[in-house]
Amino acid sequence: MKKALLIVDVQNDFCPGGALGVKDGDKVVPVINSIIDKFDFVISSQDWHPENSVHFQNWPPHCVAHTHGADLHPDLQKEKINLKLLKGTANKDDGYSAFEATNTSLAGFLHENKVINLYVCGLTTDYCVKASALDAANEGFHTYVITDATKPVNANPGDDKKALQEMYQAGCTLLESGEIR
Ligand code: VGL
Ligand code: ZN
Repeated sequence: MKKALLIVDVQNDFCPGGALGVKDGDKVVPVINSIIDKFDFVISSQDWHPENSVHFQNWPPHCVAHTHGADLHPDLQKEKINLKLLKGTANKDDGYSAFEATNTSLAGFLHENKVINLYVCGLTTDYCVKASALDAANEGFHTYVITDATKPVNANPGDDKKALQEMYQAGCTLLESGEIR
């Protein structure tokens, strides 16, 4: 039973000082680095928006393709990443889920490599982590959400709790990084 780590959108723009910086967004980086060697495969996703995305009607412009803001956080152990996904690349939709990546198929990669267990972490709990974990569970993967390795936008207080509840109800297992063997 192969297992993979999906690191969602740990990008400069979602970290403090970024265009859509979330509180303590950068704090997930050491947690992720501490578990990164425990997986058969490590996959990252990046929000990779065109400048004229309709997504920017709902959000301040962020993670525009090929900008510094769209780069992965500098302290993330990028050399451990086996597959890099780009998503939100169309100008007509949000593309919250890593399963909507357009450069390659996440589901295809996981099936080809016989990955059953998918561990999801990163930014943000209430948007792209949630969307990715829900898609994973619906695709039939055993889906784990690493609760101390994700941070929310929390546009409304409690959005993170709601998101975790939604993932749990969809069949995801919630666990902490220290519980991963
Ligand atoms: C995200 C808001 C807008 C995320 C992306 O990565 O969770 N959130 N775009
Ligand atoms: Zn976005």
